Amino acid sequence: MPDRKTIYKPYHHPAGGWGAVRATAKALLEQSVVGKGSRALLSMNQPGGFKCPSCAFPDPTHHKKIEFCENGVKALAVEATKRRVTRAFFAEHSVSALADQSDYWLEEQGRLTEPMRYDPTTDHYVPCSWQEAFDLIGCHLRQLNSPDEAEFYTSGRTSNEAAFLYSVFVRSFGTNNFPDCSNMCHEPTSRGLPGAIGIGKGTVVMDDFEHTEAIFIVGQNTGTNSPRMMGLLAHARKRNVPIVVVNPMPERALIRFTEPQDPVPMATGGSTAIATEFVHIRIGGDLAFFKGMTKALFESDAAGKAVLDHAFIETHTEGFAPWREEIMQLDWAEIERVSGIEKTQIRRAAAIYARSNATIICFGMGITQHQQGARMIQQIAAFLMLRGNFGKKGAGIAPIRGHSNVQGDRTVGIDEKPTQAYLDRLRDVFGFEPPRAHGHHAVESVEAMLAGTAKVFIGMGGNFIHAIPDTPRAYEAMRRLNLTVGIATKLNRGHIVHGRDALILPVIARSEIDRQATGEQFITIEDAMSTVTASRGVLEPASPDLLSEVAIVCGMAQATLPESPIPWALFADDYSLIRDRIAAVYPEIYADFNARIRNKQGFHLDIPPRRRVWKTPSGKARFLLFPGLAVDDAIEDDAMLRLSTIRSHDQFNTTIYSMNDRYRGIYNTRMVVFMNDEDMAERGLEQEMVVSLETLSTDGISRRVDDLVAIAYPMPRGAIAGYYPELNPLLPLNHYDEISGTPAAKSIPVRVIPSARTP
Ligand SMILES: Nc1nc2c(c(=O)[nH]1)N[C@H]1C(S)=C(S)[C@@H](COP(=O)(O)OP(=O)(O)OC[C@H]3O[C@@H](n4cnc5c(=O)[nH]c(N)nc54)[C@H](O)[C@@H]3O)O[C@H]1N2
Ligand SMILES: Nc1nc2c(c(=O)[nH]1)N[C@H]1C(S)=C(S)[C@@H](COP(=O)(O)OP(=O)(O)OC[C@H]3O[C@@H](n4cnc5c(=O)[nH]c(N)nc54)[C@H](O)[C@@H]3O)O[C@H]1N2
Ligand SMILES: [Mo]
Repeated sequence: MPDRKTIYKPYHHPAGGWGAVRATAKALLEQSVVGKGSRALLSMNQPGGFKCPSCAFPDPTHHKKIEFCENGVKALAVEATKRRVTRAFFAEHSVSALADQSDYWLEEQGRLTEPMRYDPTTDHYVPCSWQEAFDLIGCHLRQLNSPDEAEFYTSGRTSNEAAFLYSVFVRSFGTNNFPDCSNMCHEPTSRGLPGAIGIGKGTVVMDDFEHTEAIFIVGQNTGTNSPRMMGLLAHARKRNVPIVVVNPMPERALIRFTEPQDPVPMATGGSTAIATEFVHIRIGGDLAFFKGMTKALFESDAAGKAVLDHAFIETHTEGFAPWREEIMQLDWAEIERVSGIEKTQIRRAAAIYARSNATIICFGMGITQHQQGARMIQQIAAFLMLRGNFGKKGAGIAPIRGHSNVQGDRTVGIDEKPTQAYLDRLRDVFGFEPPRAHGHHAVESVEAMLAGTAKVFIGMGGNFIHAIPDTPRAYEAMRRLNLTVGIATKLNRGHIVHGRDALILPVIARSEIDRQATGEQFITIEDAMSTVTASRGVLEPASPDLLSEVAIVCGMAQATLPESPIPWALFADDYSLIRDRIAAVYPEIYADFNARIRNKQGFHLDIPPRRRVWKTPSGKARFLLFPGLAVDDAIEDDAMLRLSTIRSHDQFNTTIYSMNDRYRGIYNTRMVVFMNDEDMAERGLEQEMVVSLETLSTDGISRRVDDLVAIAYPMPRGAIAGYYPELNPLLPLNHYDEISGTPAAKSIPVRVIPSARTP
């Protein structure tokens, strides 16, 4: 174990293995919940138990006795922690004093225990009753000149039941302002894919991994962010399935991995090489790489080789000819320059694709968080169409979602651009006329706050203020509001940087028992492969004064809309009544919801491309033109580097578990910049020198973060990386994907400034 002063010590072991087992035990020990945590773990991701609150990766179809990963345990441990934030805590610490503490410290204080209201006369949060809290919200919302002056945020841990009711409440109040975490995450998937294949979701299910003949993993750090997928990959490798990894960072688990739940390699020290082809892509070089592979396929096709599925292209698609023409006229030298990958390797990867009769392409934030993320995803879909990789066992597109229910929240109505057809059904089922105009996504909501046209912010989970770009401006935006509400399990920055009035409303967590008037309730979630399953908590709630998210939505609705004919109180008493309404609003996918959810494995929501049905205007899958090779704007500046803001192994989004990032060899700090050694030498930098980063902004605002330690790391030239959320002050609010509004957090143009300080 590196000592307290170590900053960088490369990790040479396979990922997973005993390192993961030790980290698992440590996570439980640190929160003093070994007994309680271990008991709860036996119920995690098991039929009848609760769903892991960490990522959205599905459960396997065949259950093992234990079904969790190192990072799932960390997520559970921080939720099940013994530590509590009580009224005594708030009496002791003023809000100004709390503002001086780190995010890590704030969350480390433990679970919130009762509703609190900000008192400006003393600068302390003071206890208030739930009714007072709801009345304050109702009073503020009713006072607005227009319902569009309120912003209703959702983070992706919220259940289907709570999210659906929240969307009904907010629309009956009168706005479509639904900024949500998806707007910063897989929104390019949700908005880009429909144009290509008619639906904004993945087309793969777990079973496809058993039948696939090639897997591509593009811009996703599987070993850290969806560790339960690693077992599938190791298994595929044992079947000799080639895996192509496309990433500017050689992420440890994608190079070599030991399955911690497999006794044989654990005992023998064995491990599996995961990537058979590691494509060391430049940041934003993916479009050039995919077009290069496509060009290679077209060249083989022209030479008479059977590499394309012409029958599929003919029957199921449109737009092929102009699309092909655009790629054929691209210059190989340009493709190599923009991707940073040599033609020989591009051809090798294309050959792997051409040999495979069933290919899966998985992708994550390395693809979505660019200025043309949505259009890039359309090109991935097009690439898959070339060999008919839709509606075929073992094949398809697999966006690896983030939060455990982020996909479900969108399905049940968290959508700032709802379709008219959905709004009609909502009207018919609930008997009110919903607002028709589009609402704000995440970035637009901050713009509205800054412009003074938004006055209330309600956060259903999450930590919006540190998830969104331009941290100082986000602070300014929040401080201008009349009311901010944080519905949360833990204290975070959003509670400390607040509006004139502010509330902290503590909720029952996923792993906890949810008791209501008609008995214990379960909730449902939809995983990244569109399977809906039930989740039932097993632990006693952290405090008797917590409410469920559903109960809080009903409380807010009753206080805001006293004349509402919607039976809010009944919904809070019995969640199956909510599921009946979900079934009524979404009959095609959710018919008989309450009956079907009794199946322990849950049920799969229909994904038409799996049947080769394309819900596009023409009824065909579409090759969409995206000319050129760039997914981000070119910037004329010789000193420019592209900064990718990423997660460490010891964090869940803005929740930091520790200052270490084991697989990347970082210890005791998160203030680092990973750099190519030649880029460092060019700037006169040596290992562990202190630097500042400054954004090459186009809007005249200066953005800078100091006191970062430069680490020479295997990065491609011109590409650097550092941690989110610490580097969010560098990300301009207006630097986002054109189609979806998702901030381009993986490609921030910056320059590095050496500092005189030593670490
Ligand atoms: N333990 C844990 N699990 C999580 C989360 C967590 O914070 N902790 N967060 C959850 C959430 S909300 C999400 S969205 C997912 C996020 O999971 P990921 O999608 O893995 O997100 P990131 O860690 O941001 O990193 C993405 C990867 O993209 C690579 N990358 C950066 N730029 C580029 C590029 O231009 N091209 C390519 N090809 N690759 C690039 C980076 O090197 C990194 O390996 O994980 C979810 N699961
Ligand atoms: N620069 C940069 N910015 C990014 C990203 C990036 O890669 N780079 N990634 C983006 C992505 S992919 C995402 S998804 C967003 C994440 O944005 P968010 O979803 O807003 O952030 P989280 O950190 O997941 O939220 C953590 C908080 O959720 C609360 N919480 C935890 N569990 C529960 C629960 O069960 N119920 C309720 N009500 N609250 C709960 C806790 O109080 C905790 O403090 O950040 C985005 N921002
Ligand atoms: Mo995410």
